[in-house]
Amino acid sequence: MSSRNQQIFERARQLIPAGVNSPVRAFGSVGGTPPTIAKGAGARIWDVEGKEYIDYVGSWGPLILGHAHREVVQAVQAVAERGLSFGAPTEGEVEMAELLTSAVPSVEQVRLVSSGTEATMSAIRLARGFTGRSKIVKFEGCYHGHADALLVKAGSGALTFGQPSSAGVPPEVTAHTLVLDYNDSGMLEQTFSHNGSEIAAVIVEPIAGNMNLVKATPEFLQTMRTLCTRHGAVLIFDEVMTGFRVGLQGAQGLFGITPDMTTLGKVIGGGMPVGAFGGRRDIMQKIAPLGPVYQAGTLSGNPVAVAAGLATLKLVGAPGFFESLSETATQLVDGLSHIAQEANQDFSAQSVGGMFGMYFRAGVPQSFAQVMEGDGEKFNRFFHHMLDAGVTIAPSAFEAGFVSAAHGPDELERTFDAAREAFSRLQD
Ligand code: HOZ
Repeated sequence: MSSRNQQIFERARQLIPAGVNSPVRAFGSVGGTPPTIAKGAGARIWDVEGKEYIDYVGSWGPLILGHAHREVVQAVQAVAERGLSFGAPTEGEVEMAELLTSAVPSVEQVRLVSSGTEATMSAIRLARGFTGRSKIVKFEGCYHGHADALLVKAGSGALTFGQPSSAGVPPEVTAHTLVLDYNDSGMLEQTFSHNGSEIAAVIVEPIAGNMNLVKATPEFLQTMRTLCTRHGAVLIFDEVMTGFRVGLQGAQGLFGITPDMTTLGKVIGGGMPVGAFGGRRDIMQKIAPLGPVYQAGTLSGNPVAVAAGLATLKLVGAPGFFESLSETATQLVDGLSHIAQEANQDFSAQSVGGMFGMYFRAGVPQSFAQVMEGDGEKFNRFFHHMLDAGVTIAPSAFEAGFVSAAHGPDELERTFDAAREAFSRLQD
């Protein structure tokens, strides 16, 4: 007799490719059946069989306040009562723009879209239109959504399933995409010395979260800033994941390095579909209808989605919010590292703000190559032990993890109990 989770997933697989609407959710690399989620509250979610889990996926980052936060849900309900979409200006969008421009150092003007993919795709087009150049630079293992030009040696699901460059993208489209090694300043310098006058933009995750978590070195980002300025290229920080997640000013605030453009998503929608791209006023003024670079969207700035984002950002901006969130994430990674050490496992972990990485290798990785040295088989077994014990982490060794403000001592204790058991079983 199959379980209800299996029955629903089987129904899904008949009609939806691999049974999912986004690849990593299919459990393709870890194996097994993904639980079908029925509800969430705070740090916990429940599947359709009533099994409870402590959740470290948090919808892949947006749910920084936890699931179904009361004030966010109430804000959504109140706005929804007055209409779901108008395709016309609303005051919430202006409030969101005021909030983003005052919080994020690089953002003088901003436009809202409905996903991170749309944000990065639009930022690249704008950078090309602004500079009149075609080449873009990205880094192996960084994932910037699934726009054609950016699906080259990408991270996230593309990496998880061993297809970091996608079929269906004509070579002509990616011919202008130069892919370099993350944290390799020398390679970047060489590329600029050969192609500097043709490079429209450099796009980077300043803290990569789609090849597990890898921090850029300050020197790497500073080199990037200097070279872009010297050669007139647009520096784009993809902060879809790190924006309002590692700190109130994003990774750019932590590093003290200001890009020309920033892309945002996830937390700024509080669990609803919102993305944004913004930056220097002179660049943003090239967007239609002011300028020649076209970009549009029927649901862009959707009032219900914006209400969820605004309610979330107001709470995230409260004094002490990030100190407390960071403390929870630090306790989590320290606790896990300690338990792994007791079990003699090659394991390391680190966190930045409310984001963390776990690696089945000794020492935190600083490059894509080092991430690839992790023991994938051990990760898969650890993942399933934790899931059985009621703890969800991303079903891939190439994704970052997330804590929320709803994770507290209780959740951490239960996680440590599960991890003690999981690490000890890895010894078998
Ligand atoms: N690519 C995202 C994670 N880095 C989304 C995964 C999903 O929603 O399934």
